[in-house]
Amino acid sequence: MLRFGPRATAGALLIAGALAVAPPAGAATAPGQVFAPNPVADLGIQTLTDQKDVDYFSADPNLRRAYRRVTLTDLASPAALSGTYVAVKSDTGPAAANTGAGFIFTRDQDQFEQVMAYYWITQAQRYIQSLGFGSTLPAVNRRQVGVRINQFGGDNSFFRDTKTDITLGKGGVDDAEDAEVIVHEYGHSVQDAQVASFGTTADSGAIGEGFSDYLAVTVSAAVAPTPDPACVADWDSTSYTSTVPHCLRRVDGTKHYPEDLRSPREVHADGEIWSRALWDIRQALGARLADTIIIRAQFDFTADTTMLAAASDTIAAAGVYGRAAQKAVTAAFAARGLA
Ligand SMILES: [Ca+2]
Ligand SMILES: [Ca+2]
Ligand SMILES: [Ca+2]
Ligand SMILES: [Zn+2]
Repeated sequence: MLRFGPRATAGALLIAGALAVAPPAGAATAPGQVFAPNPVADLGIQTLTDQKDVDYFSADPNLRRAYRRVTLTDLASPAALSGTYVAVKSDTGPAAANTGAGFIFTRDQDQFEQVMAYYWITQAQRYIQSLGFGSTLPAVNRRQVGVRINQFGGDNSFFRDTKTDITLGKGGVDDAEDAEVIVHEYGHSVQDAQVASFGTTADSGAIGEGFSDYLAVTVSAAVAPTPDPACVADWDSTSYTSTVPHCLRRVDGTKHYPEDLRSPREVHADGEIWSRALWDIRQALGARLADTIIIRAQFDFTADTTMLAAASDTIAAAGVYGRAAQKAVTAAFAARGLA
């Protein structure tokens, strides 16, 4: 069942969505420097490696282009990385402070990852709002999320629903040097905000991973398009993949339900079934309508939903946007064995 708004039309939502991002009164801005989404995808150089976090980019006129100047928005004040949607609580290195010229750091400085986390989570939330969530549709995760950049042994990042914050690790390439790792973790935060404690089973966990990969791709493509958008975490994955292109995972794989489920079940691997369905919806309907349907449907998921039930909920949500949209969403799930 849809939880809200059966009378909304696609046209009305899209028009309203284009006007939806209005920063709260008093929100400050400051210049920042980031990767967008990451140097491998941005520069199209698959041979880049971490080199122990050294800044070998700045001295190279070609690699230097990976540092992008942006405006950090929604800050509580221009002095620190705390704002409407993110509060950076770094456990590694000094907290980033505005140098006077803004938050301009390079990858060898711990503050660079803090700026990345602030910028990309804010961009992800603004993208979601641009679809109408928080104006014509209920808000989705429109709150301040805490982010920790943490020096611990493993190469991993995670979202803790009990603390409603995100931790980004520093194994291999620092996780927060890749926007798609940051937005993947934010994807878990989004789903937890929509359905408390989402992802308690093998199927729902796989949906969580598949959606988070998909959100990383669609936000990355909206903010900083690259030639191979289906590749997730092109830069972070240079630390642990040998095949080219380097991708943590892709959202355009061919896995089919149920025979391609991993045995024993593994949420990230099985999530590739779900992310491919979402990718196909995007290919058929365009990013903005697809993402509106995909995110809207998640309000109807239960914490322990199955892929079949969640596909059914998403097909129902698409019905609000007309028969053609519903047909495309049905086809995307049918191609995966989920409808
Ligand atoms: Ca770094
Ligand atoms: Ca890493
Ligand atoms: Ca990518
Ligand atoms: Zn995940």
